Amino acid sequence: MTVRFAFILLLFPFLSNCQTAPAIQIIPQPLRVEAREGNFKLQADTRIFVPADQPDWDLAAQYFMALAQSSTGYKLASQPFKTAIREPRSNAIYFLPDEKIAAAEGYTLEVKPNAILIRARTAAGAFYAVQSLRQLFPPTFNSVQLTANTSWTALACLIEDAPRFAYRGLHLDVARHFFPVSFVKKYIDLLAAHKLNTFHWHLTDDQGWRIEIKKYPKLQTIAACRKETLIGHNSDLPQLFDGKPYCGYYTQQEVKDVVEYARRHFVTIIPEIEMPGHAQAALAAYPELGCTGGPYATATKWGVFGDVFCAGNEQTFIFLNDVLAEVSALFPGPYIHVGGDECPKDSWKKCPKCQKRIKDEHLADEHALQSYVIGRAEKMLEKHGKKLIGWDEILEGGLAPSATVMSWRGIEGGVAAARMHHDVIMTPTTHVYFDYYQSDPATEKLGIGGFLPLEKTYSYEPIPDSITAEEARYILGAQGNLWTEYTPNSADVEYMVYPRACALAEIVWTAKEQKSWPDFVQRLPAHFARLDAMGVNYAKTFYDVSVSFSGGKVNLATLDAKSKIRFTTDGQEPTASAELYSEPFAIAKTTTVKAAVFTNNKRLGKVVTAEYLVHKASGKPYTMSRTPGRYSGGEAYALTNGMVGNAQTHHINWVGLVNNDLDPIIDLGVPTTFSRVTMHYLDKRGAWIYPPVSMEVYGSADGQNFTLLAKRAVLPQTKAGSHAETVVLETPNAKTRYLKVVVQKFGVIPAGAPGAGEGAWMFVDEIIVE
Ligand code: TNX
Repeated sequence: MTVRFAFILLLFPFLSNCQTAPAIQIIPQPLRVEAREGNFKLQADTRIFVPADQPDWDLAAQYFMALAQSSTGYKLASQPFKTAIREPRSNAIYFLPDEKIAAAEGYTLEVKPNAILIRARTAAGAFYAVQSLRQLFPPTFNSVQLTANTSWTALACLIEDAPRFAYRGLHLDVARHFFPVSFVKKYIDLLAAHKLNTFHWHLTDDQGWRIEIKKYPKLQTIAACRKETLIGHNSDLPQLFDGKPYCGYYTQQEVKDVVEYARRHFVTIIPEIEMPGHAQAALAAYPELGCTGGPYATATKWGVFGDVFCAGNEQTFIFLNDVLAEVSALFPGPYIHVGGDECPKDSWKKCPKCQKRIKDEHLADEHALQSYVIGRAEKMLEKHGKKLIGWDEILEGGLAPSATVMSWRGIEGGVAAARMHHDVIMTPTTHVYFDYYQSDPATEKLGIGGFLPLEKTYSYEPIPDSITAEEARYILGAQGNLWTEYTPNSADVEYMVYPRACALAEIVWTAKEQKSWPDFVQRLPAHFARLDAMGVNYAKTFYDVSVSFSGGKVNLATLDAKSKIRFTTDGQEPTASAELYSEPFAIAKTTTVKAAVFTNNKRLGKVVTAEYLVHKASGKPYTMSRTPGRYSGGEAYALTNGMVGNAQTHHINWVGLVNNDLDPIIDLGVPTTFSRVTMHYLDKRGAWIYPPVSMEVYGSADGQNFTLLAKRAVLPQTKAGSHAETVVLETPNAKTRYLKVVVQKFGVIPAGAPGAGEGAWMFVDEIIVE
């Protein structure tokens, strides 16, 4: 260990503990922060010194001056200097190139009462110093509006900083919903403010082609439009549509404008052109590029579609090459993303041209044919001076020689690629899919599903345990993705991305030793004040109360240590005068708890409502012949934990099994009298979740020999969309210690329904014994 590094390790806990108010609270947490005495006061005549003849450095300085002007109104002027600075003038900010700074994007920021010194090896480093500096001023310094009567002081300190990963990305899908250039710029500005350096622009998909390609005008007139858009969730049955045409694309002029904007923010753009799947919009415009010749229509709902680019048709490759040529010319960055994900192979199996291609090229199967397409795209890109990135499916039929892999279906693709010495970007659904719910779906707008609270995102470590240090060098970094099926406008995009992108920033920027969830949580409220000033519609779920129920007690918790939780148990909305929560409290009967977080009598988050069922099996352990995997309901005994799920998501509270009956044997502890057993199940056939066929209840004194107490067939309800249903079995005056409930699976999904031919899932949330 170098002396300097040991010093940092020793100093860090000390520094973070002794921070006095107002503390230095920067996101992402820098490598080293040393608070000093006093502060620097920015004034209308503060001078900015920039190195002469270094336009990139000027960008970093200009960025700071523009920021200062919009909030303080000061029109600061920069002046070039040529020679080394011996003694800084007072009331000045210096941008100082410094070869001694080791990391390319690293910097030191020294704030003294008389001057601010920014040192970096590159202009990018200086830009990141500015991003830290803005966080040392009052939050309103970040405002796009003028704030009067403020003393613009920055806390004196010495910050030494450098990123952990070279690739720090954020993605935006503009195909499912389209966002104007003004918002794309705001998105880039915000990601740069969090020291992220790559914007992955998902420009084409089944539901829309969003980039002008001069050679193919029908991409603009046909592929950029869809006839209408699905209302509600893709898995709702029947599917309903809004009947309104939806169109949008960026002209090449607009793309150039965005590219230039990104350059000024030290952000590289990776454009994504999807192939061979997710191509339905392109096929709608040019049906001759599909296996059947069409007609095709731009998709109006979400999902994976079977109509993909024909891999047997040479015209497909002419089209792709032309498109990649225009795209490569527009984007100066080294990479072009070619998708490669979710390409069903059925149309290729039926297509004589594709089958001929497989034969002629001696390919093993359709997966190898997909690799053939990606391999040809790689060669085209090489000619245009670009490197290829693809989603992890590009591994399936053999990896193109110099492809970089984006691992999204977990980390396995990334691990496999790193082992093959290919560059990897980690972007697993489990931690960085910002389209997943960040709070209880019952209180959120409709989303795609999943459950990914801030803490889970924060916990992500991009280097898997299973690879060697040598292989780890191929993990370039990580990226958060925002797919926009369910985020139709920019306010919703901001809501889904922030503050989870703040957590992402610490994943990719902050040194592993410095990353700390408790510390992040205490820095976040100060950062929220900055996001407020920037006009960001970030999610306030940080202030939601999390509720749990164990050992007969209700436990309420909040991430924000400074605020208070108030609650009611009588169904009323909690107000600033509602009962203050201090410790877990017992409930003796079924109770509805409503709770919210308050600071200075003001409610900060949502009101959380939770019903806890108290019954004869609540809190009792059980065994099952089959343990649920992914859908465990969150707890070992989720079927008796007193909590029911809601129909909006099967990810919380629901216990799910596929191809299996659910058969808990509940130990009631002592022989217990009861006369009714109730079960809740989920009916969400669009998501392959079916009602069970029957329910049986058995009793036993020894847990071995069971006698049937009651049995009935389940009568499925015909209702639109996702719904939860109740089945009641009467067991008059039954008395037993062990209770076995058998819920019989549906079986195979019938023809014509989503998932036809597959085994149906069964989801149950609670077995209620009364
Ligand atoms: C999978 S991630 C997709 C996208 C969807 C997303 C929704 C990836 C490479 N493909 O097409 O929008 O899931 O979470």
